[in-house]
Amino acid sequence: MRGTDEALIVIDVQNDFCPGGALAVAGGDAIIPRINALMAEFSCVVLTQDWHPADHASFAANHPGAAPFSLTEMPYGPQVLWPTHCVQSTAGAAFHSALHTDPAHLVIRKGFHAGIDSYSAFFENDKTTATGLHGYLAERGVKTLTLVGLATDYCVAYSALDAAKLGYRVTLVEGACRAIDLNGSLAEARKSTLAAGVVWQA
Ligand code: VGL
Ligand code: ZN
Repeated sequence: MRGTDEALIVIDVQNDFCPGGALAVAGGDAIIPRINALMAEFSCVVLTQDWHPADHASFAANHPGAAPFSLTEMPYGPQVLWPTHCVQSTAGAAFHSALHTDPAHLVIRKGFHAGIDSYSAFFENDKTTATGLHGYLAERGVKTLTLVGLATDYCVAYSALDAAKLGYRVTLVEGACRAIDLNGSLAEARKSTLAAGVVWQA
């Protein structure tokens, strides 16, 4: 068992990011047994859930003429336009049925503001709107984080980067994550998180 100052953060293991989903990540469901096993080691387990309204600005379908996976400019910077995914209350937004959700102490939802995407579990993509996760972990005395889930190069990496900036010791377990890898995003995510002090573990 890990110490009470450690938490496992399980990022977005939802149907839409698994094979058959709207924004399927190759092998997304293959990581679930390892994540379930890891949960038993931690006295603090947090799940995140991508949770968008249907009119979310990150959906290509809400930008007439825009193709999925193209880039647009938002007031807060560049934004990938995604296929419609993880719409609140739909089956695609539900956790994968193989994921153990009972061990979780907190489920943090993100991406529910129509105008701002939120890759990170800590801050939305404007880099200032907080999700509240940092306050929760701080109040529980958590200082060391292990990150797993989907997708390595988006929500996991952005969460790891913000966590490192907030002063947590951060390990990303690569074998318990899977990547989208869009235009070199995985290499870029590795580079930026390593530079911030995130440890990548196989
Ligand atoms: C994610 C793209 C859009 C993720 C969420 O969970 O990595 N990626 N929304
Ligand atoms: Zn999303």
